[in-house]
Amino acid sequence: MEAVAISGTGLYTPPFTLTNEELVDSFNSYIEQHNKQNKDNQLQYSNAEFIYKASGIKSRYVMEKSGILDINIMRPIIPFRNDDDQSVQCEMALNAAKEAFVNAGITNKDIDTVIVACSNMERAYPAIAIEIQNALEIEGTAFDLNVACSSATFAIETGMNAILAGKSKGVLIINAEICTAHLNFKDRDSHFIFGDACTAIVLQKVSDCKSKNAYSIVDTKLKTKFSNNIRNNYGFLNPCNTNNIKPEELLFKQNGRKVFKDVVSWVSDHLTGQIQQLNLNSEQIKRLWLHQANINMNQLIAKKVLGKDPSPEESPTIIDEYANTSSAGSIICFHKFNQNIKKDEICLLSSFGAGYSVGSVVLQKL
Ligand code: CO8
Repeated sequence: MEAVAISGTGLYTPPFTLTNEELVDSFNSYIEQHNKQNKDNQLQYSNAEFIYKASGIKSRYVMEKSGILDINIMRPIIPFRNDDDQSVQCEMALNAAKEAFVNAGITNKDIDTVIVACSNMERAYPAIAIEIQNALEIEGTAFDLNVACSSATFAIETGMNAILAGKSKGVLIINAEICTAHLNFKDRDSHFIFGDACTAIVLQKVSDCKSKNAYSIVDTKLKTKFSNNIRNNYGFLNPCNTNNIKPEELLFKQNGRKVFKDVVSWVSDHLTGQIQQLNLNSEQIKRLWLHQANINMNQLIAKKVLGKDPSPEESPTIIDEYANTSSAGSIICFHKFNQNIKKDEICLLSSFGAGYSVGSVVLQKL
């Protein structure tokens, strides 16, 4: 049977870096001001060393920095754009797509489906994907898809199925994540978690693939189960509510400890189950490109899947530099660390996130 390949990927890295130290300095200034003004509601200070130890994050890239660090704003300042101007996510996407096209050795004529797959779209409609389709002059169809941090792997299965069904010849997937805009920078437990980035993935039939660095998709496996442990209540009904909920209460929130506990067993069982179903063994898995949320979580998952402590080569990470970029994280990792795999070797790409959701893609180097 004809197989589908990831023939190229691209990455857009935002212009500003924001270190833990800068973030914590600003957060602690806000706490100092708050505590002076609220003697009976004292809040705790943040700590850069705690952040690195608990998560593996040292810094992140952001689309806008001054508003995040201004204690009277504590949000990225991203002005509303006119309808005739390119949207922010479209602009990020075009940069990533350009690199993915070069790496895949293709042009816009080789693509007829565009999927924007990410945690937050900057508007409801028209779909960001259709705007990107128009900007790249692609003939065909485009749509947006959201499965939070798992959006990329869910889009890979969707795109692969479209190609296998003969409905599409080439698929462009975009993961345009502006996570800093859904983050409550006044919340000590989570103010450090996210960064911004955009990735692009090209899918084609193996027989159409011209790239010298491509991976055939051997298998995909997706799963979801409902949980309230990670939530973002921001949505179009917010202005309709009369309950006096503060806007920041509607942003990202989580039970971090509970998530950590749930994710390690659920995701490692999912991945080991898939490996067994394919009659593979853990020694055959040469590399894991995992969702980049927490270094300690990833080390535990990788150890369970590979049956040994993973080397940095076997389970590479970008969380120290990029922080958690939601659906883009595992694709950044794939993009940066997929060059020295030998022909026919097997690797695994996986994302996991709110929902809960988990997606895994078994890949074989062509
Ligand atoms: N500075 C200093 N101290 C702090 C800070 C801070 N900023 N924040 C918390 N502390 C203190 C707390 O007060 C607490 O102190 P004490 O013990 O005295 O009460 C102590 O540190 C420990 O607090 P926590 O229990 O909140 O901290 P953790 O060690 O659990 O670390 C993490 C927090 C890093 C958020 C951790 O819980 C985590 O990574 N959890 C996993 C969830 C995750 O990665 N979320 C990221 C976003 S969601 C996502 O990407 C999807 C991930 C998985 C999906 C699941 C699918 C099944």
